[in-house]
Amino acid sequence: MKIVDARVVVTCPGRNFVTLKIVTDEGLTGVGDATLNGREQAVAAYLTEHVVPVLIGRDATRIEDTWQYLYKGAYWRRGPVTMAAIAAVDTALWDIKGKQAGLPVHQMLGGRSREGVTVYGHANGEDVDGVLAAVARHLDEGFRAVRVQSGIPGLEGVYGVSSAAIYEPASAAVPTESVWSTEAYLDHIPTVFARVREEFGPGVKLLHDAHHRLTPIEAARLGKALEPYALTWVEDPVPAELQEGFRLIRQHTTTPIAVGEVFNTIFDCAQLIREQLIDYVRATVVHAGGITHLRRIFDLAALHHVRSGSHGATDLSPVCMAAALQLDIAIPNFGLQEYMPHSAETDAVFPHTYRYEDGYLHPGDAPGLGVDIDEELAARYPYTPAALPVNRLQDGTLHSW
Ligand code: CS2
Ligand code: MG
Repeated sequence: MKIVDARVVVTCPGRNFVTLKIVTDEGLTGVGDATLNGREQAVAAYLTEHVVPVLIGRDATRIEDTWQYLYKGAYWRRGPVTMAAIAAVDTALWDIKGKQAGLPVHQMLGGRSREGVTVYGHANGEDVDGVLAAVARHLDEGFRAVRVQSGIPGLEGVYGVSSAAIYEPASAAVPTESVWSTEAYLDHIPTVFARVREEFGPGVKLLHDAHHRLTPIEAARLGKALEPYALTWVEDPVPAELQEGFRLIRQHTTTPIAVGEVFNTIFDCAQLIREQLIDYVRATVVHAGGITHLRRIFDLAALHHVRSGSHGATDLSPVCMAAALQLDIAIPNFGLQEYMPHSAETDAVFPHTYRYEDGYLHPGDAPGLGVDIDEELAARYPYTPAALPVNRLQDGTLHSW
């Protein structure tokens, strides 16, 4: 079965998405997400200029060989742009493979290991009362796990806090700027979780995202302060380029750690996993080289008591979510799947079979991934430049956002 066409579709139904659609000479098609928030056009160009030309004529059934061809053949390995492009090709080829076999992709990954994929939602509020109301809403909707983000007294525009129905941080062509105080954050967050636990008791899984903003010793302090509230995880406590830096956090606290939404290959997390410096790895299909590579990461994680916790923000398209669920339902060491529902506009551009019910996402049993792109509708939403914010300390020092 030969690849005869590959189209890069950039569309903006409320936010930008990049999708690769591969067409074969047998009429089968497959889709892959290539969205890299704030750098969408870089991936679109990488695909258009350097990938699509070498795909035409290739055997669509050779998923692994194509992965290796695009990874080793580029000479310049790794990186978010390259790996998102490879991910899109890989995901589309798995979609085609499933359609050719007449099977959902999870049936080719070993079949179901669970009845549904447990997801967590985002509860946030400017103040504790707002947080409590948001947590209550999520519990009413059936969520078993809830990420809690709160405003910080004295700070404005804190990460993860928004009254918008769909939270989208990439909101302007030029990065907006926010101001941060680690001291104010470390003082306030434990009081938020004390109130949430007091209100909702021990049953609900609570998570929190520190969004790369602490040093290891600050993260150790936060982890210790949160131990009484038994969080499922604190996410991205520190920037993860220095993997051994997590040893310092581990020495001080039992609060579990989740890291990895910005990882793009297994090499970004191999030491973290081998040394059990983390408890959940959050790498995703779109950013970590597709189903083929993400499965390798999860298999390494399974050897070291590390579970999956894939990223699932709205800047990952329904194509990525559909692919993620194929892995989530099948792997033995599934942990949690992040789930931020997309807008109705986005869902219309990306018709899919996955559905939410009672705290779970269910991938469905359609052959392939169970998702597609409506190219005609997509064309009505032209690309709109949008960059992620930057963050500064109160003295103006540039800090992780
Ligand atoms: C966040 C993301 O969902 C999360 O855990 O870290 O929303 C992240 O801020 C965005 O994906 C960045 O584009
Ligand atoms: Mg995060």
